[in-house]
Amino acid sequence: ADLTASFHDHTFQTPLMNASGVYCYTTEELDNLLASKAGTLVTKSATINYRAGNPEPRYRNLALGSINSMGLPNEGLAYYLDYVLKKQADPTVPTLFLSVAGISMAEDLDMLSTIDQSDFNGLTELNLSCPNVPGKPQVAYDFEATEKMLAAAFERFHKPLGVKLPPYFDLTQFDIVAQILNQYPLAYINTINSIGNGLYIDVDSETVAIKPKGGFGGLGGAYVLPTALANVHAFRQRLNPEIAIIGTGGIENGADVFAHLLAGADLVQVGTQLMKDGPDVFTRLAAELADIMNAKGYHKLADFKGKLKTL
Ligand code: RRO
Repeated sequence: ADLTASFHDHTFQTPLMNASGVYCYTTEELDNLLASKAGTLVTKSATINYRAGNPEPRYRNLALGSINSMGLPNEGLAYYLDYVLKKQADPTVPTLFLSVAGISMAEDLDMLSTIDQSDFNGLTELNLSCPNVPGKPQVAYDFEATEKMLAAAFERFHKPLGVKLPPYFDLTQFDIVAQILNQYPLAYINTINSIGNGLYIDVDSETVAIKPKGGFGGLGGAYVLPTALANVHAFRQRLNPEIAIIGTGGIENGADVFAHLLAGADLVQVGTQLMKDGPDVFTRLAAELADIMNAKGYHKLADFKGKLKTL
């Protein structure tokens, strides 16, 4: 089977990539992703300056997924912008994604201006859904703030822009958010970020799993797959066709990739399973996806992408 994925005018060898925050903090990790079967990569969400993030332990693998409250640790925008600018000079490197997550709207706009004025020719992702900065709400749960943010962003930003969204849970939320997003020339949405503020409890020790925020943290992995698929599909049903969708959440195997694509995702991202397995996970996922396609007689992603059946 041919796993080539199209995304606007970009082509990737596979529809697979890392989820921002996982295995994308350092140039070494990013280089390892480029050497893997991932079709492209996204950098760790950046702030203007270096951030140490929350106290450790701040990430735990769990039997059914993961919980994290990293708190936006990152090397600062210049580090990631330097990396993608260097790589875009290499014709063997695919188009890359650069993620930003300011602590305030002003910081987001400042970073978008910096990127706009740079030579970066890849895709920029504005993370509106970090659940883990103590005292800071997830922007995209505040619809008025989201609309203001997008209006201000598109006033100064003239390159392809996507937004990373938190999971929504009510169909009226999808209606409202899609109506806002459809007013702007977004390149794509990425859905979902982790399900914010879950609480894992270890009954033997009677304790939580991570240190920040008294144990509350974003859930990933198998816990979130049905929520992720619902968000991909609900947005595919509501967004302008020009807005692409990256499906993120709960991918453990090739069938999960297939399900995301069937629900309407154009690309998929892997977080928790990448954390568990490292970049070799993409070799397995690509092989498993190809096996499923071959068994079904599908030759290319377009043969089934977005073609979910209802009863
Ligand atoms: O760094 C984090 O704690 C973090 C971020 Br910015 C995010 O968007 N999603 C997440 O689960 N963790």
